[in-house]
Parts: sequence; structure tokens; C-alpha cells
Amino acid sequence: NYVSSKELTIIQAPFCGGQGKPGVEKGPKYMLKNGLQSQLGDLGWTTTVETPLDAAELKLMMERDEVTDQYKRSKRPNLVGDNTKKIYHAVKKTCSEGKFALTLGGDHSIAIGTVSGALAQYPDLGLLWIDAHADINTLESTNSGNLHGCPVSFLLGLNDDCPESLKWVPGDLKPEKIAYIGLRDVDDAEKKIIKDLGIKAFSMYHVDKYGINKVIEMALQAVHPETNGHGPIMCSYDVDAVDPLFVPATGTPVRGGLTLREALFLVERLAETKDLVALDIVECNPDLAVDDIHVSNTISAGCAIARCALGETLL
Ligand code: B3U
Ligand code: MN
Ligand code: MN
Repeated sequence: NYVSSKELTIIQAPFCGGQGKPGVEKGPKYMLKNGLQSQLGDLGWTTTVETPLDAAELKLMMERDEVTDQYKRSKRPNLVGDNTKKIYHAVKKTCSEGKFALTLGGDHSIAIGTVSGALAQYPDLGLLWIDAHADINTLESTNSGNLHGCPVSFLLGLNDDCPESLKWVPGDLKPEKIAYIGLRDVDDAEKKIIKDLGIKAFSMYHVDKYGINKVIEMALQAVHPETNGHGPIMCSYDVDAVDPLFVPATGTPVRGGLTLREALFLVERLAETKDLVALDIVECNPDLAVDDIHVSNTISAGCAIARCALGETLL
């Protein structure tokens, strides 16, 4: 039990600069409006809410940086660097106090901050990246220029040549300390990086072949091989890992994803290990819903992921 106190900080990360579709910054507000904080209270967690990004300041930054903020092929690297640094400090502080860090995105570029923050407290951290995408493009390899497709390359320290505002990223995650689950839309350049670094990647093919329970077991073993799958775990959960039938309101939906039960079982199993120290829930974009049912399906799935990861179904 790394988090023994049942204390938790919800870190709001209403950030959309890692991609091009406005609305994803509304994720935290919608999940909190859905009652997430009191739901976690019902599970016995003492929760506080923190907002390291100031909405008004962020808006100014977005306008300021629009044209000039580019580096190599990437869009808004300074915006991403400045804001992920704030998120990094919030997560690092939370973890150093022995509390659970639950970060609500926002797009997935925020994980540059969250994972670095958790890693600062837990050097042995194992990272499970739940996603349809690998998010491991470098500043050189990205085709879209969207930095939410690149956070893993920063965490691994693969961008030696990067703008000043991203130089704070320690980039000290070891490739053997990350495992993917849910992949089904990976760029050729990303496949090469994954292969070259020997990163464990469980795609939807593996979920079908082995079942979700076995895949999680293998992922935990992969990141903590010496301790039989035990050790501090962080889960960075992109809701587009879940099939768009269940989570339609997200920026880059890909069909053929996790069922809602597989998606929830995954985090229920992590709760059962008692090794989970931090969780991100990212890429909920209510503005991309075509109707209210899409909004509530997406937001309630995001909240359910948080509750299951924090022990709801184990009571
Ligand atoms: N690999 C593509 C697509 C993508 C990555 N993450 C999301 N989409 N959400 C890219 O843009 O790097
Ligand atoms: Mn994704
Ligand atoms: Mn992602």
C-alpha cells in the first residue's frame, strides 16, 4: 500500500493545446459536475481538488502562442511545456504527501507532467498506458504535429533537441517500465520505436487472444519483473482505448476497442493490487458529442473508470 491514507487529490488539467479540437479542456468540469468528488467520498476517499492551470491565463497563452509557437513539426510546444510543468509540480507534491494523484484532462499531452511527477516520488514506477494510440511520436516523427501524440517520447527522453520550455522534462522513464494496452492505431514510425526499444505493447489483438485479465497480468509482470508484478503503478488512461460505442465523445475515436466491462475490469484489477498510486483520465471532449446521450455516456464512463480504479467494485 503506497497510498495508505485514503487521501486523494483531483488535479484538474483543462488543457487542449496538445491537439487541435477545442472542447477537450472541458473534461474535468464535466466529470466533477457529474458528481465525481462525492462519489469518491462515498468510497471512503478524502478528496481535495486542485487547479494548477489558471483558465484565464491559459486563454491568453493560447492566443499569444497561436502562430509563433512551433518547433520542427510540432505545434504549440511552448504552450505544452509551460502547462505540463505546472501539472508536474501538482502531481509531484500530491505523491510526495503519500496521496493518490487523480488527474483529469485535458488532452493526453498532460501526461508529460503527470507521469514525470509520479516518477519523481516513485523512481521504480511502472506505467500502464491505456490507449488506442501509442503516443510515442517524436518531434521528428510526428505527422500531425499534435503533441498529444508524443508524450511517451518525452517521458523516455527521446527528444534531445527540443524547445527550452520542454527541457524541464526529466525523460528518465525506462522503456522496460512501460506497457501499453488497447492499441489499434499506431503510426509506422511509432511501431519502429516500440520495436527498437523493446517496449511491451498489448494491442486489441492480444486482448482478444488472451483476454483482458491475462493481458493485465502480463503487463504488470512486464513492468515489475523482479517483484512478481508488484511495485508502484501509474495508469494513464486515454478514454479512446474504449470502443466509441461506449465513449463516443473523444477526439480520435477508433472502432474495435475495449468493451465497457473490459475497460472497467482493467482498473478494478489495478485497484485490487493496491499498487496504484496515480491515474490520468484524458481525452473526454463533450463538444464532439452529437447529442446529450453521447455526452453522458462519455462522461459517466470517465467517472466509472476513476471509481473502479479507486475501489468501488471491491467493497
Ligand atoms: N498517431 C497520430 C494520431 C493520434 C495519436 N494520439 C491521438 N491521435 N489521439 C498522431 O497524431 O501522432
Ligand atoms: Mn488515444
Ligand atoms: Mn492518448
